[in-house]
Amino acid sequence: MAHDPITQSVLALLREKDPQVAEHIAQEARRQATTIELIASENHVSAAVMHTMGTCLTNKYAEGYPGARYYGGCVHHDAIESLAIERAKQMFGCRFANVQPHSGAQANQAAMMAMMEPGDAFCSLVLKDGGHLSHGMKINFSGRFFRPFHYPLHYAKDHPEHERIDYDAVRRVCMEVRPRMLLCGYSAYPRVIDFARFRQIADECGAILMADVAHIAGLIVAGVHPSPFPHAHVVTTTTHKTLRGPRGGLILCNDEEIAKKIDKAVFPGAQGGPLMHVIAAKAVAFGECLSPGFKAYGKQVLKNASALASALASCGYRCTTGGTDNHLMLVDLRTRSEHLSGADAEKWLESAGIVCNKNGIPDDPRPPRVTSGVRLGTPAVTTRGLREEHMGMIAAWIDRVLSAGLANDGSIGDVAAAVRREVSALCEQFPLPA
Ligand code: DSN
Repeated sequence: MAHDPITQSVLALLREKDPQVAEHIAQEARRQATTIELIASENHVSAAVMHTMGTCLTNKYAEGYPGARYYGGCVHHDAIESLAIERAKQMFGCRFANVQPHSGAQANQAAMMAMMEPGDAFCSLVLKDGGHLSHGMKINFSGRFFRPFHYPLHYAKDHPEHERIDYDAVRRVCMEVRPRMLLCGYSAYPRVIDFARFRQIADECGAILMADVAHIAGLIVAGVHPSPFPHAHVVTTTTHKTLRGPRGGLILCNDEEIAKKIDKAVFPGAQGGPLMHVIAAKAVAFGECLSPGFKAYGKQVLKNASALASALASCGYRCTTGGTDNHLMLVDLRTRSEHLSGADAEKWLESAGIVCNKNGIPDDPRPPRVTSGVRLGTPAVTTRGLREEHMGMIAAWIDRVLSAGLANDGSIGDVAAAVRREVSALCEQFPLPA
């Protein structure tokens, strides 16, 4: 059963008009309601955000920007997009925002197109160390049309900063390459990013500093992670992770010339018609982010992540870098058993109602479809209302499932079913936002 009345009425309509799709949506609603979501990049939006996306705004073409559209009939769309822009600027304390990118990768594409020429060099962290595919993966636009050079982490096990960004090496690589752009911000990095240090390096080598804060944007808005402003020239983010909005992207900056280039790079450079129903939902989500409750949410996300990392450590699991400062942790499963892979852990945990993703750990000897780690995050469980005391329960369930898998060569039917019942009972006590 769906958790909110509007989804229920949509399902009632679809059961008549398209029972096949209705059935899949109903099952997905049930899956989300009864499982624990630990994927660090996912969240549960409010009913207000969710249903704004299902409005008549989807019917409209609005190519262009507020006050300068290529279609008639955009008066309400102008007002909505302007509201989203104003709220985005207020959230990050910056002067310019483009709310049209359809996704984080498209925000990155537009930002790179705005700030670089094809063939220009940029420096970033490689995907396997915690970066992102749009940060220079060979088959991605960022690796095909630009020249990525990657800076390292501290890989030496005995280094006190093991698996953290090696800022001296970032400087070294940048001074050697002299990139057009220096890119920071990551998808699987559990520590605070020193934006001021990155800006120093960027200034020294003559690069533009871009920060992709997709993962930590909500933490920045909540004031529990330092802001990339005033250090970064360009900031990109998704809107659906810690910002708890609809799936989409956002680009921010403080410089009028850069803002003009970004607007051109988004439309007509990379995209056509904006998704106005999603932009309206962004405005609603940004309004929620600006409410006083959001700061408390951000603080609790961090407390929960720290509690989960500690509880896992007491079960014998090492988190990379020794823990976390933010909403996520990378669990090195080899410290529990050499035979435990991320792929197995993801599969076994899902069968017990705990959803996460396999993830390479720095210097991982296993390939990306197998991996030696899982990435866990607390944004979604915190939205549900879970607190530190529940993180111990989750760690114990994780250990019970993985231990059973190891002991029984992956045959964990009974244990998975038992844990799933307990998980479901906890989820029932903490329903999704309605
Ligand atoms: N795929 C996202 C993540 O899971 O981190 C990044 O775009």
